[in-house]
Amino acid sequence: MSAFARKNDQIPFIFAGLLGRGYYRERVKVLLINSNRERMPWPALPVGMCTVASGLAAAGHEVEVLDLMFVADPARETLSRVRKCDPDIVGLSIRNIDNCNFEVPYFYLTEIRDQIVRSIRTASSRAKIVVGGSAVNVSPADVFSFLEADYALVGEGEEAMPDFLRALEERTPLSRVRGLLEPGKGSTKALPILDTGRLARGEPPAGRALVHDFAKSSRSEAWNWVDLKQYAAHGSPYSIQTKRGCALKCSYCVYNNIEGHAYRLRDPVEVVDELEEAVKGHGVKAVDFVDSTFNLPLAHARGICEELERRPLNVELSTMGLNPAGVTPELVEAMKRAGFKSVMCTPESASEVTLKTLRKGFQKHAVIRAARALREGNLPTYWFFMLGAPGETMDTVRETLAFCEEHIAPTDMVLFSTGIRVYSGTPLERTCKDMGWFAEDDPLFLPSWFLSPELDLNELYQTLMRAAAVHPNWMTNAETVVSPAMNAMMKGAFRALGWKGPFWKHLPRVFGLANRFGVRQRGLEQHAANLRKVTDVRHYRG
Ligand code: B12
Ligand code: SF4
Repeated sequence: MSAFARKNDQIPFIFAGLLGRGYYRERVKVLLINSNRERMPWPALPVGMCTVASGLAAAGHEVEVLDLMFVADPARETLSRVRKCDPDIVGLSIRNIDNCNFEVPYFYLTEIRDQIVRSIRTASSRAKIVVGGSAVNVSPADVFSFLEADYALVGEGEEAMPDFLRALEERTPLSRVRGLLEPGKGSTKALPILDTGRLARGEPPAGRALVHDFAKSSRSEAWNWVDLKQYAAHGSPYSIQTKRGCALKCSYCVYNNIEGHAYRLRDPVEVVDELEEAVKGHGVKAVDFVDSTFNLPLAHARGICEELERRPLNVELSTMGLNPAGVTPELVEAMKRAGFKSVMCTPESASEVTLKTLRKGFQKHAVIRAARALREGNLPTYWFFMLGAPGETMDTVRETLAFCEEHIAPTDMVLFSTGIRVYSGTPLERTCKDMGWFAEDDPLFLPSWFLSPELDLNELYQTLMRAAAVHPNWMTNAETVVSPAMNAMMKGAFRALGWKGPFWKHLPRVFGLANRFGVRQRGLEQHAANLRKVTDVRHYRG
């Protein structure tokens, strides 16, 4: 058993079953596997899988965890671990379907199926495979069938997984387990996706799984299951959610399908308690808040900041998903007092027209206000923009670039990505299909893209290349894809130079040098040449 396996043997399981139910329950042994091996921008701590592991342990199950993030040969490692553990159930956690990068696309599921799923089958003819994680939640039926698993659990797994095991042990109908998909049993008619008002086929007949009381069952206890120090050595912060859900309805966004519209908030005291345990008990030095939007609702974000200020932790705090609609000078000040050293902000556009078609729910003046607040508050920011939404033209693109020129400090990073990833169950899917952009039954889990027909891909990329040449802090999405060796070398060099914080903070300096010696232009030219060969934007898979 690895150092990161845990056994709950306080109450003998069979005995508990005999007592509680009056008949024998077989003991189900579970192996959870983290299949994610993506190291950009850094290896994401598998908090989802760890939360499921903690949920299973709390329910009295014997759980082991195999984290494939840093292993050299995932197929071999899976094979030997499944043989050794001999589990009844393998819970495979799948985070990313693809890298959401039109310029340098990568699809992860083939490798997961061929190397991991097939190794499990080779190692054990009796272990059943259940898949879960954000990839499954994005496109349940398609991802399930592509991976050739036995079951999928759609939604939040920390309570659904114990429910599923109980149903197996007690031989009660699996169709009643929330979130469960069995082969060929996904809904044939469109069913609701959580509380989003959205409908999709292939949903679990009993609906998606949600935890009963998120406020109370949200701790991942990741230190019990994975090697936090190894993650930290690769630049990964400790991840934590302060809430689930997002009430906004951006047209392309699939976060709602994963977390729902309704906010489920954690008590700030409980959030800081968890962080205190991570910092004081497990040596955590950097923390990332991984809410869909950290700063909405604003009052809750303020509450988190106040509690952090009251109980200083002396760690680097950051967050992705700062929504411009809620960025005020007061919030920036509160975040700084709380210990935030950097943030990621996601306006996606600074054009009035495009903000509207993306249904961002805020206007350009909110983006300007956010930029001023962050710049004047001197909070280093990584900005994200997506180019190519419905109605986007070169004029609206130039409007966004002009905003960046005027309002974003040259020391802050800006990422421009071309094309919008289209997901099933989103309003953008409907818009696209109504335009005839995809066939009605197109399986959108395979990387599928929208690019405004009013844009020419090459002209767009040439514009970004020219802009990058004079703005070392502006980056195209193609440049975010680097080999694991290059990634390690770059981060190692930053450490050796004593450059602290998230690696992106140092990119303006690196790109400045690369621009001066013409190295960057050569890389960008290569990406432009690849993009010139694109014949089918919608289904471009590299
Ligand atoms: C925060 C975040 C980031 C941060 C991560 C920061 C960090 N410190 O970890 C940043 C910005 C760096 C990032 C980067 C990327 N991200 Co991101 N990210 C997210 C986000 C918003 C939250 C993820 C999270 O931590 N959730 C909290 C945990 C608790 O939830 P969870 O993992 O889903 O786990 C629950 C369930 O899924 C389930 N579950 C999980 N495992 C298992 C296993 C079993 C057996 C079962 C039954 C259930 C189960 O139960 C868990 C508990 O309820 C999601 C969107 C979202 N709202 O989910 C996108 C998301 C996961 N990212 C996505 C992508 C694509 C990426 C990138 C590839 C983008 C890029 N090109 O850079 C990278 C990859 C990074 C990596 N190394 O893997 C996609 C994945 C879908 C897809 N198209 O493939 C998502 C869904 C966003 C999107 N575009 O739609 N991301
Ligand atoms: S604010 Fe962010 S998480 Fe919420 S719907 Fe819009 S893009 Fe999605």
